[in-house]
Amino acid sequence: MEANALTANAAAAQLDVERVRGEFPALHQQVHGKPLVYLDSAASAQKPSAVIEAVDHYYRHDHANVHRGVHALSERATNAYEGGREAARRFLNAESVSEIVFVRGATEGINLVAQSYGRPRLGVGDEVLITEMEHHSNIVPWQLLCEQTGATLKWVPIDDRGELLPDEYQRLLSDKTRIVAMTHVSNALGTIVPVHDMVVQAHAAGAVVVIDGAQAVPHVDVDVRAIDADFYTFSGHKVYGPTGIGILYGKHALLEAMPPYQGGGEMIKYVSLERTVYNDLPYKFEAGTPNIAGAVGLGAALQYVKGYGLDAIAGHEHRVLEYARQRAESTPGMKLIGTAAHKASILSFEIDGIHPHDIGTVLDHEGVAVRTGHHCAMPVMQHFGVPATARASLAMYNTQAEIDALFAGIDKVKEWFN
Ligand code: 7TS
Repeated sequence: MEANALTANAAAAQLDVERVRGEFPALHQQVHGKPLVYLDSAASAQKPSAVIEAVDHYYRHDHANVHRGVHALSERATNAYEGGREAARRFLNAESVSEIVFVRGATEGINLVAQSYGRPRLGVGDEVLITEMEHHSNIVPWQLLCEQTGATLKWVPIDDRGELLPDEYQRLLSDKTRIVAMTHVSNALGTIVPVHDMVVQAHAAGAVVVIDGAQAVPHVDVDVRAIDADFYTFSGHKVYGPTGIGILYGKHALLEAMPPYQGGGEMIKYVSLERTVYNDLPYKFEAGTPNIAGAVGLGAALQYVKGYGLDAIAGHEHRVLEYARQRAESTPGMKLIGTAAHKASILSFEIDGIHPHDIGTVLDHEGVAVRTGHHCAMPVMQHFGVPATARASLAMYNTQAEIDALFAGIDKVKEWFN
């Protein structure tokens, strides 16, 4: 099998993983009397002290509502909140903070684009193109949009390694395609999608592209301008930030032309009982009191990740994933689901004759946290003809020794059930 591809910088970069581990308090605990081995970061990553302390400091000293008061605390809260936005702008290399909308997470980012960009524009005869390996949050909003507008949903199939079929993509793109929505990294398979090439093709067909970066931003250096993404969204909690906060990036001209997603305070300039003048970007899309502490924590998380650098993080994770893949291949009865040439973070697997939930339960007793189920990607499970998989997912704090613990746990699973 081809090795997972990496940039030369990532391959060369080193990460001081023991230092990183020291910065994540939750990693240092026992579960069922065994040291915790946390291999479920694709569902949600643990938090470094830098994030916990930023949120703590904000609530202890600076909390007030934002953008409204002239008093000192409100000004500090506003600065802290807008600091999070600037951190996200830098993290994605967006041109302007006006293109950075705070949302609850990737799910809300995608729904916002579907309803605010798609709903007024699409109709019968138009098509939305997704892929077979999307998370449900990048399927259902488009099904809803198609029901509402009469547009048709199409999808690009995957092969048995979990890679998109490029010829099928080219064939499915046409002047009917108005929106292409795709993941950057698959949460069920780990496949890294060549988003830039696919954006170029989509643009040539006249479509706008929405990229679900939920599984990409912790592992891949994302530059929305280099990708030329029209919209890019991610959740804070998977990139070491708090839950309930995420980012929707959108090109200024597109966001400018879209109606608000929700109405309320903050998103207006002027309201009379007859009419409303909406606020400037990005506030037009941020109705109501926002998740201020979340934005503060997300800013701290993005700075934390940038501090180590995506090259060093990706290089380290790649080495651990590669080690895990090799161990899996030499483990009798173990089958990997998702063997794309370019992968990040994810080791989805089955063990002959053993239900994934039983694997997860025995591993938990060994202190090893993995996720079992359909991973909110039921079409992927349908493709591979399985109801569920067990999934170990890596973050910057995982080590080769933890992969050894995973495989020692898998030996226990086999002892139990064989
Ligand atoms: N897109 C992808 C690719 C995801 O993996 C997830 C969550 C989402 C979107 C939704 O993110 P949310 O923060 O808005 O909920 N994925 C997973 C997972 O793999 N296990 O639990 C959640």
